[in-house]
Amino acid sequence: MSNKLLMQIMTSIVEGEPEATIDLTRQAIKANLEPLTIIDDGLMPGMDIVGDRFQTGEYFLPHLIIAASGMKGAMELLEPELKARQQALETTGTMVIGSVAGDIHEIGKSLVGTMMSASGFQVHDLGVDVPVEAFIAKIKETGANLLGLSALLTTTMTVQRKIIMALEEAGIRDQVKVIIGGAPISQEWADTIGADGYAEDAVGAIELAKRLVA
Ligand code: B12
Repeated sequence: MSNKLLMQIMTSIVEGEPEATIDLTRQAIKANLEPLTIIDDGLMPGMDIVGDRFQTGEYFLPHLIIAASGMKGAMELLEPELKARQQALETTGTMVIGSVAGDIHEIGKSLVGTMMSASGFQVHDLGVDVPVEAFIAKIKETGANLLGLSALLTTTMTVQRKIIMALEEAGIRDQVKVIIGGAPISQEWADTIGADGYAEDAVGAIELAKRLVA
């Protein structure tokens, strides 16, 4: 991370200064830094440090909340930039995405949704803490061919399995490719629950989705 602004963005997240995070992000956009670079080399490393400190007991919930508000504010500035960089492509498919029931982590899910929409998918983002039935209903309503399930907690990742089972029960499992993600998720978990794929980040999600629906 050579750029000074990126370093400052990371530090502002770690030190819990959301206004500085937003202001520095604005400066980074003006300095023509790529939006994805700002996310991957500024904001995300900051969030990872905050997460680690929370795990070791050095930080508490308010630290997570403040860091997240900085990242969310920054993402509001970055989303239009991300979209502007990917010219309107032919619609690749229709995606339903959400954070599973019990999970209110929204930043990564929203980033994946934004990137997918910037790459030509028509995206229906159901938000966070989405009941299993709401996913099923939206897929039926929209005829979506791709489903993205985000889970950031070891306690909510099992809901991804429930949703795949519900797709089978509803007789629409063959209609959609299911991709999953979130901090505790792995390819191994995707294989275990019969998901069609796993991606570690938003860029990986696009590659995976395009390959699956091609
Ligand atoms: C911010 C944050 C919060 C915020 C969320 C605010 C918001 N509006 O989203 C708040 C404060 C609400 C929160 C609450 C909690 N949190 Co929290 N949180 C985090 C933190 C620090 C960052 C998450 C984040 O936004 N990262 C940035 C985004 C961009 O990254 P991402 O979410 O990982 O998404 C990327 C990939 O995972 C992937 N991806 C994500 N979704 C999808 C979906 C698909 C389909 C695909 C393909 C890819 C994909 O692509 C994304 C983009 O690159 C993480 C630590 C961490 N490093 O992850 C802990 C963390 C996830 N939280 C944790 C915990 C324990 C909690 C709480 C239980 C705390 C508590 N005691 O109450 C609650 C649970 C609330 C709930 N019911 O959901 C733990 C989870 C531990 C575990 N293994 O279960 C973590 C790992 C922290 C830790 N190290 O202990 N949290």
